[in-house]
Amino acid sequence: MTDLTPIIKHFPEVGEVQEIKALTSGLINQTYLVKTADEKAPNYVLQRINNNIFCDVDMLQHNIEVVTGHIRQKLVAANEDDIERKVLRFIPATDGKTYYKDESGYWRVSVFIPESQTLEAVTPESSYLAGLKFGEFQAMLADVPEQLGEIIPNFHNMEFRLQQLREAVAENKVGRLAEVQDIVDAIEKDAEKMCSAERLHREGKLPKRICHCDTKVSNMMFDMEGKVLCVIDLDTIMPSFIFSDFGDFLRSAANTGKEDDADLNNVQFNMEIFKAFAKGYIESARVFLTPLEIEMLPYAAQLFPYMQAVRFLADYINGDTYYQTKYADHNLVRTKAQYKLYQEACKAEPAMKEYIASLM
Ligand code: GN1
Ligand code: MG
Repeated sequence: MTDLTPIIKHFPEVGEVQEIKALTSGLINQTYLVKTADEKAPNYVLQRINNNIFCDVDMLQHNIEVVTGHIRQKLVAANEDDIERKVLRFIPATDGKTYYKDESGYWRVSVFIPESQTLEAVTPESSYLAGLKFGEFQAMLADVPEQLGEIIPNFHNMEFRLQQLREAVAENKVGRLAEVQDIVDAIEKDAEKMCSAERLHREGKLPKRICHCDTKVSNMMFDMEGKVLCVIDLDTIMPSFIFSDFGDFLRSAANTGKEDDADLNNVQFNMEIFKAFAKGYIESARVFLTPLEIEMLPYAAQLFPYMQAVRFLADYINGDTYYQTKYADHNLVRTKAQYKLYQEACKAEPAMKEYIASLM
């Protein structure tokens, strides 16, 4: 590993560094833990921002500063204790910006949250808490006084993701199309149905709100007793349908297998997790949700594995240029696992509808 201490020097708050080690999580940014020499001082998280994906780093960091500042203000106003563990804080570089740029890239530093953990799997109990927390997160951001930029334009736009897949298919850059034609056809069969959110938005029936847009289990910090502390990985915060946060959480949490499970028998839709998450989410979000948004929550649970299958497949056909892969057909394995999860979520639709109706 290259020596990263020279980078850290540009963030004076950190002080003397004892050790920097790589943390493995996320498919996009590179993340390191910075241990400081002073035992009483906090540790920090250093990240190199993937500037190919987040082209406008000023907008990115501005969005994050607005959101963390807004949440911090609310926590202070509510007289909460332990605020440093309940909202992320990005520290300024010498020039006052919350990032530093040199020829090696864009770097930022946030305070490491002590005595915290991330979970890769959830129980119904933690899923309920996560539902409450993400609902609360959206509710807290409902009155952000400025319009946030769409940091990745069309990020969760299903019509756009299908268009990208169609372009990949048309170009067939690396000759992988024949091998995946079946799955392309299966995806196309449901394309119209899965684009209903965009249609309803055009008809003025479905709003966009500030969402997290990457609500997986591993993007929440829990304390050692398993209570939710805060939401992390704030890069993708932007206006979106609330389905983004509801559906994407279930895409990882309600999958009984792995995101890239090679054994499709492992991939089932966990109804208990769905119920627990939906209960928590509706409890904290019903103050602002419209009847149509609530009615479409089962659609959201199907939309996200479907969209992720489309994204992984497009990347596979393009020759793996977006997601980091660990082996040659990793993106194809991911596609199949996500498509299987989509099919399972479709089967669960009647049960999901019945459960949501029972909550109302
Ligand atoms: C990416 O980097 P990570 O793992 O938080 C991606 C998400 C995908 C996810 C799939 C900016 O998130 O949208 O759902 O991989 N983030 C971006 O694992 O594209
Ligand atoms: Mg992420």
